[in-house]
Amino acid sequence: MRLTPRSEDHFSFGLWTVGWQARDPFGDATRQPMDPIVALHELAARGAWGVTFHDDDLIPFDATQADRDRIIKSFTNALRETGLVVPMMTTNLFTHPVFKDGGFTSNDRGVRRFALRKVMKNLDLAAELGATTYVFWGGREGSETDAAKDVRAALDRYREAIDFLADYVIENNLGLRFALEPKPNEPRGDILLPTVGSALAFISTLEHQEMVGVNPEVGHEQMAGMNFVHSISQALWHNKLFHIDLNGQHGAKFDQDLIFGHGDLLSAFFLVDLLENGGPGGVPAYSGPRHFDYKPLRTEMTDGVWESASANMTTYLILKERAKSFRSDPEVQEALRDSMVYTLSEPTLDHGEDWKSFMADRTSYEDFDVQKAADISYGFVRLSQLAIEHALGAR
Ligand SMILES: [Mn+2]
Repeated sequence: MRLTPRSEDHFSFGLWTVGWQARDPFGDATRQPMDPIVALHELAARGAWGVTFHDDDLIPFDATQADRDRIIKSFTNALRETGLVVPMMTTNLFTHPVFKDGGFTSNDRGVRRFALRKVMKNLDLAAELGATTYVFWGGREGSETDAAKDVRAALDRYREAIDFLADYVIENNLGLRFALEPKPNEPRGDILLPTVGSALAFISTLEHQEMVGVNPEVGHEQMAGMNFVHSISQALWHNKLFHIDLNGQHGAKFDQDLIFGHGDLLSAFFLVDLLENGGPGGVPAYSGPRHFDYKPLRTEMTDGVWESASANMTTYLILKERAKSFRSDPEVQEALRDSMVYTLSEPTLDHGEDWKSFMADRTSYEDFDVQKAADISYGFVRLSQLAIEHALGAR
């Protein structure tokens, strides 16, 4: 089993993850700021392939144009030295107080226009750096009181913003696709587009819906009590899994951003199985970056930061190997057949069958042995136990 990450694994990290100083709503920072250039070298040394960032992670909010140019130059040099790529970029529309009621959906029209300009500036930078995905996490797009937000008007403004920015990308040939990142709450009491399902429905109303998909995060979906594997499956079914944020979460509570697999481990196993083996004939169902959006525990100093970065990648590689072992076990294949898992892929109707010929088929109703069908055991316990034994390395 190979546990050493390589660039071909396409592991990427947000600068804000390893760079998190561990400031939380109740406590001060426990770590010193991290120089992004140092982060690049440390990540590359551990086998990462890419880095991602919000504009403000690299360039201070109030930087002058000269500062901005100088920072981008030294960042680009470090990318060249380390061989790291920038597959994705995003905008910080949540930290500065100006965004306290949101960016695209702030009640203040001036803030909405400022937010659009801030994004446009960084769409240009993303394209310059070779990114192909631009993420939108609307952490401040929401409310604490239903008295304060006309949600339908807010969704109109959200759509207006995405449609407008998509036009900008198309007209300037920036070669970017957009990925919306759902989250149910935190920092706002309630955030717009709270789940993958909500985002997919919203996307279907967009002018350039072909260039907009989702960037689901493990913890965000689990905070809403959703099954992440189901959410990712539906995103894949819609051809909308443009990017993914891997981390760990223990159920419905605050956003923990744990190391991948350090929350719901069994869900992580089935997720990796889906991503790596879920395509037609067992090929990967997703070919994009394996992106980690986590926070090194607040209890750890720099050594723990790098240990946690490696832990994300190692855990993924272990689960990838475990999922392969699950799929290649003849007993699992037999159990999958016995449980009729594969027969769900057969259409329910015969080719060309219409309602008249369907009704003429007595075996579907009049002669169907309801009791016999009600009395079968599906064998899901055996399958589930086989999965657990493979996940735990007992097989
Ligand atoms: Mn999170």
